[in-house]
Amino acid sequence: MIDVKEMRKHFLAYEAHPDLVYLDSAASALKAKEVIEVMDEYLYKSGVNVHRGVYKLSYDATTKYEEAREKIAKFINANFEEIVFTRGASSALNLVASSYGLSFLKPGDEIISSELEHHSNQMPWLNVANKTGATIKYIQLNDEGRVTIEEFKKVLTKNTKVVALTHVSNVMGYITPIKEIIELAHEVGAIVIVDGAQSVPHMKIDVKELDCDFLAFSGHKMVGPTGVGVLYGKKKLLDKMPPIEFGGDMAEDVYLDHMTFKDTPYKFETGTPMIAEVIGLGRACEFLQEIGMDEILEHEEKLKKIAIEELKKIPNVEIYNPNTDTGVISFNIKGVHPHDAASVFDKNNVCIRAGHHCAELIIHWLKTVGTLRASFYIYNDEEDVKKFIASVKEAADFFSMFI
Ligand code: 7TS
Repeated sequence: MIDVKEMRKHFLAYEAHPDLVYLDSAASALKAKEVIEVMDEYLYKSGVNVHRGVYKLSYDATTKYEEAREKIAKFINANFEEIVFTRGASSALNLVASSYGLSFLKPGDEIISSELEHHSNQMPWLNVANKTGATIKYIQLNDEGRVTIEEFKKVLTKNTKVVALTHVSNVMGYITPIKEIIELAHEVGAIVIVDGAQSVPHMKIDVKELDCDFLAFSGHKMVGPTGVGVLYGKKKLLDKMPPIEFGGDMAEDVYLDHMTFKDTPYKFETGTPMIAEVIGLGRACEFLQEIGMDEILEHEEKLKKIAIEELKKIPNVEIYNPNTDTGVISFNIKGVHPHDAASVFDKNNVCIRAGHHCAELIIHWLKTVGTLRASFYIYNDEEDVKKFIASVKEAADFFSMFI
């Protein structure tokens, strides 16, 4: 069981803001002290570049940077050379689409997407479809707004080449039945890109067991820094993909009329990388592993259950995902724009998100303009839920005068 009082000692944001009720971890998690410490150590005591210096300080920085790759690989049970560092999940997803998608797809090929996708996992594929003449097809969501195997089978054909789906929806909190989808997609020879931005921080992910072809995630949603993310890819696929950025560090040999590149993963990492951030993300993975991914999921499950039960009792509250599988709850005060309602939460230091969450397709599907979204993580407790519910009641009461 997570001891939240102890846990908060690792998150100095609580020291700086004692009244903080932070329920926006689906946007960005708070940063663990341990992560900041390893970044500080590199920045204060070193700060030199990696992969190029012929002096001890640079060798040491390279070792720390590559050790972080090892830790991150271990965290998702990948091999070292299958971890490509990117700026975040968005860049990772764009990398696959721009490299694999634009290089290998052609007219007649099909891409499967869904209305649950974050813009970062739908727009790059829409772009690929527009540029290559491939067709993008969407899985019909069920009445609850979930991707189901039954509906997935209806769009899967022998022409399917790419399936790009989120593992956990950032608006609905649903877990996609991704393992079965991967098995079915592989039967027709398609590859599967899993957007793990909302799953990797919260549950145990084993890429070998899932057998996904690609997995993308961000450091800043898993107590790590902003500006760093990961594209996991099977080596045989990364090997055949062309780089999309050219220049420093990724080149092997350069001539006037031809050039060669380093091997995977380095051919995708152009220029000086985000060294401190990668080192920080390595420590973040250890930090989460020390807590235990099952513990994290269980903790969020407990808080979510209480929150949903309490929300259901408040008149004029519409919950869009009462059966959410994770700590993500989307709701609205009936008749009130989410941005208006958000002001009440802000006044009470309750940080939630309001809007379309960069996932407009599901917002359209819900026939609304946006939602209020609360999301739980390792540093939240039942007291946070109480304060959250009190703010929902206050907002519902206050706006009832106007509707
Ligand atoms: N995919 C999903 C499912 C996400 O939730 C997000 C970010 C991304 C991709 C993109 O990640 P980034 O790190 O590159 O920005 N989602 C959110 C959110 O729900 N609120 O703010 C960012």
